[in-house]
Amino acid sequence: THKFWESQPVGQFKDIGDSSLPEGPIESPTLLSEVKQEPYNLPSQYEWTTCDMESDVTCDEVYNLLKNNYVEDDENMFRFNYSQEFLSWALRPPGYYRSWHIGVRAKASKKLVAFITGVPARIRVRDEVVKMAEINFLCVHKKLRSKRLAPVMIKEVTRRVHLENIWQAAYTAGVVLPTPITTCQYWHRSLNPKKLIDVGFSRLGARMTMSRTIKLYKLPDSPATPGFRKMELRDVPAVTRLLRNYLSQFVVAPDFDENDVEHWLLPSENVIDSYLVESPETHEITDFCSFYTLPSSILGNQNHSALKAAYSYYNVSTKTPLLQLMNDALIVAKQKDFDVFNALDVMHNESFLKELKFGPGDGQLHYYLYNYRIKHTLRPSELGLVLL
Ligand code: MYA
Ligand code: JJ1
Repeated sequence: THKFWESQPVGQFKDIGDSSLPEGPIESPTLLSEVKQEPYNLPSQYEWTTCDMESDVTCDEVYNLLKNNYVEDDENMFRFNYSQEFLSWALRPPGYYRSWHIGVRAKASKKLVAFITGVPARIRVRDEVVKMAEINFLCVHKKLRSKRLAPVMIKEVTRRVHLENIWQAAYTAGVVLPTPITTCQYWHRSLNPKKLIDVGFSRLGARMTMSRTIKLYKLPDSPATPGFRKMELRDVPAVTRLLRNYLSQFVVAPDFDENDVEHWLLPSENVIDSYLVESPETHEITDFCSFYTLPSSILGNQNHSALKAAYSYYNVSTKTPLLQLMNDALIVAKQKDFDVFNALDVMHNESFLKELKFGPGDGQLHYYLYNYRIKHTLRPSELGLVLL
C-alpha cells in the first residue's frame, strides 16, 4: 500500500479501467490565499533551504549530494553522476523559479541532506496545453532513508508550485507508484563494448568472443548524411518549427517555443548535443537529432570509475530516414568518446532500436502526471516527452 500516494490527487490503482472518470484535472485549483503560507514541518534537527543554483558553492553541494546518494541500478553497480554544468542547465530554463530548488540541511552542521526540484513547463495533453512543474532530482541522503522525509519534500514542492498558480506536474521514476501514464523500456547501444563488459554493464553474448563483439559494434568514423552538422543559434526558428510539428502527433508532449528550443536544444559542451540536416541544395532544415550527457559512477571497479553515457533526447526526421539519422548520432557520440548510447522506446524510437543494435536494459522508466487524469494507459510510442 501507499499511505502517502493514496492521499494525493493522482490516478489510483483502484480506478484503473473505470471509464466513468473524466480526463483532466482531478482537483480544482483553490484561491492563492488558501494555499498554506508557511513551509511544512521537518523533523526538528533539519531546516529548509532554497538552493541558489547560480552560486557555484551551492551547485557543488547539490552535485555532491546527488553524486553520492542519487539513483542506482537494481544491483547497485552504477549511480547517476549529473555534472554541475548539467544541473545548472536542467534547473534554470526560461522562467524558472528559484523557490522550486528546495534543499534540506542538518541544523547543526548545515550539511545538505535532501533535495527536490521543479522547473516550469507547458505540456500538451491531447489538445490542451497545461502549465506544469517538471519534478526531478528527489534525493534523500542514504543515512536518512525510510524516515518519511520524501512525502514532506513532495508536499513542500507542491505548495511552492501552487504559490505560482500552477496545479499540475509531470515526473518520472524507476519505481511503480499510483499510477503510471506509461511505462518505458531503456535500451542500450554499446559504443565501447570492451569497457562495458569489463565494468559489468554488459556481458559477452553466447558464442561471442571479445574481438567478434568489438567488430559487431564498429561504426564508421564520420556521419553519412550530406548536410549533417551541429545545430547553431541561427537554426532556432527552423528547429522550433520542425519540432513543434513533429511533437503535435503525440498524446503528451512539451509545447516548445523558440526560447525553450534555444535553452533545451542548443548545443552546450558536455551537456547537450544537437545535430541537424541542412539540405545542400535548398538549405532547408529537414531533420534533427539530439542527446544529453549523463555519466554514471562505476561503483567498486579497480580499473574504471566513470561510464560516459549519451541519452537520446528529441529526434525528428522528415527527409533522412530516422534509422540513418540515428546511426549518424551514434557515430558522433562514438567520436566524442561515449561508452554507451541509451534510449527509451518513446516516440518513434522503436523503429530503429533493434536495427541499430540497441539491446533492452534491465531498467524501466515510469511516467506520471500529478493532478491530471488520463483515461487509458498510453503506449510508450504515444509519449513525446523526455525528462532529464
Ligand atoms: S525520481 C528519482 C528519485 N530518487 C532516487 O531514486 C534517488 C535515490 N533514492 C532516494 O533518494 C530515496 O529513496 C527517495 C525516497 C528520496 C526516492 N517518487 O522518505 P521515505 C514514496 C515519488 O520514507 P525514502 C524523481 O526525482 C514511497 O512510495 N515517491 O522514502 C521524481 C513512499 O510513499 P507511499 C517516491 O526511500 C520525483 C514514500 O515515498 C519515490 O527515504 C517525483 C516513502 O518516503 C519516488 N521516486 O526516500 C516526486 N520513491 O507510502 C513526486 C519513494 O505512499 C512529485 N517514494 O508508498 C509529485 C508532483 C509534485 C508537484 C505537484 C505540483 C502541482
Ligand atoms: O543502465 C541500466 N542497466 C544496464 C546496467 C545493468 C547493470 C546491472 N544491473 C543494463 N545493461 C545491459 C546493456 C546491454 C548492452 C548490449 C545489448 C543488451 C543490453 O541493462 C538501467 C536501464 O536499463 N538503468 C538503471 O537501472 C538506472 C535507473 C533507471 C531508473 C531511473 C529513474 C530516474 C529518475 C528520473 O527522474
